[in-house]
Amino acid sequence: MTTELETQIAKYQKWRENLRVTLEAYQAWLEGHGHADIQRSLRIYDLVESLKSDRVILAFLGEFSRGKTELINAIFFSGYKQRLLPSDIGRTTMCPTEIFHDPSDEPYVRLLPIETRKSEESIGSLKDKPVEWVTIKLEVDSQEEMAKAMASLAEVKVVDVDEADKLNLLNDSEFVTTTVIKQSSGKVEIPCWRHALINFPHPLLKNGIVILDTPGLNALGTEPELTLSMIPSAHAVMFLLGLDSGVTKSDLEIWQQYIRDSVSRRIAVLNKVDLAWDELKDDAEINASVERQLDETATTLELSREHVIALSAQKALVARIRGDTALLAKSGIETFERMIADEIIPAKQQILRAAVAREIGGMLESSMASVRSQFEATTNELKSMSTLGDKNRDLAKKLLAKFEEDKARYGRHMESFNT
Ligand SMILES: Nc1nc2c(ncn2[C@@H]2O[C@H](COP(=O)(O)OP(=O)(O)OP(=O)(O)O)[C@@H](O)[C@H]2O)c(=O)[nH]1
Ligand SMILES: [Mg+2]
Repeated sequence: MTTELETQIAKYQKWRENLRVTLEAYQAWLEGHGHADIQRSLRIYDLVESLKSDRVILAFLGEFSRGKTELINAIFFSGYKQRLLPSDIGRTTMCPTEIFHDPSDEPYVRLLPIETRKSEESIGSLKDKPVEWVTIKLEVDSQEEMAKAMASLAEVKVVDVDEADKLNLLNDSEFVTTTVIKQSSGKVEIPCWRHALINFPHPLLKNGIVILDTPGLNALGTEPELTLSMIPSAHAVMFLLGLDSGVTKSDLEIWQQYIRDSVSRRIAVLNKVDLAWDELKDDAEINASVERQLDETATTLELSREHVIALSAQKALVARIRGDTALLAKSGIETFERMIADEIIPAKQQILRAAVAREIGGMLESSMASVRSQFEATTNELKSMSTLGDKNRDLAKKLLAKFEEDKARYGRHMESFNT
């Protein structure tokens, strides 16, 4: 079943592809008519490349166990008829995970060992060094193999406190220990992986969506690259909260520290709305208490009310796996997907359109002016030739034929230029 989000993203991808083809046609026109120069060609080349690699990054943030991964499973992976990415009570996702599609490579899960934290190298530069990563090939047709590979995202190991310290995973303050889960007698539990990349051929990902799943607060602080570069470059952040717990102190800390001032498009999701489906209450009572929670959340986060929505990721996943349309509608996930489709995608399109106009708007104007002036010059010559009259009828005839041809050619140029 194709969701509205998938349709909208496919439309956006088509628009972007048309834009790229048009730019290439313009470049060919410039070359064919002697208007191309290195600077112009480079600008068009850069623009075409940026259109090819354009991505819409959606980041999922929030304290642990709010249901970030469950929501991703419900939106993207329900086709697998099971919970694909590990989602469980307590801390589950142990490292930031980027999910995307790269058609030039086979599907994979690529994991960066936590030990790479000892070197100065950034995750960004390590992405260019596949040898530093552990790669697991994804058997996309096997549910079992897929789930096994994805389970790595939750892997942890026990190390000496010294080792954790060397990896810079111990924080000065007891209360904000980073990714470490304290254990007794000088041992601590740490994540096995520092970062994960999943290359997966899903329709939404194929059309340029990139998902960033993150672990809860304690892990957010450990990787400055995540907070300084990856989150701010996201086109939208989905901030997950639990309907039962509302906005807790640590939720608020994440919001204030990493989201509020870093990203302009933010949606707060009050997940686990199914916990409010109390059989001893009627629908009106349930709706009223959910509404109250939504209002309070909007006020606390200083977010407009329409950007706070309640849903149940778990029920949405179950509904999609079982094909239960009534439960799917009740889960509220479709409202959320519609919001991404109606707001975030058009906003991204607007940014891209403005960037293209800024880059080559002037160039197009000058091409247009030059075609126009050439056309005018030819028309004027044609006029003066026709006034020569009988005296040079033969010559005039020949020239006239030539100018008619020139005129037709410019007409054709105009046509291909307009295309
Ligand atoms: N009742 C209910 N439980 C949910 C819902 N969404 C998620 N859960 C459960 O909450 C637990 C945590 O979900 P996760 O998706 O692992 O949460 P997370 O935010 O990814 O947590 P970390 O990976 O630890 O940061 C799991 O047991 C889910 O099944 C929901 O809508 N309703
Ligand atoms: Mg998770």
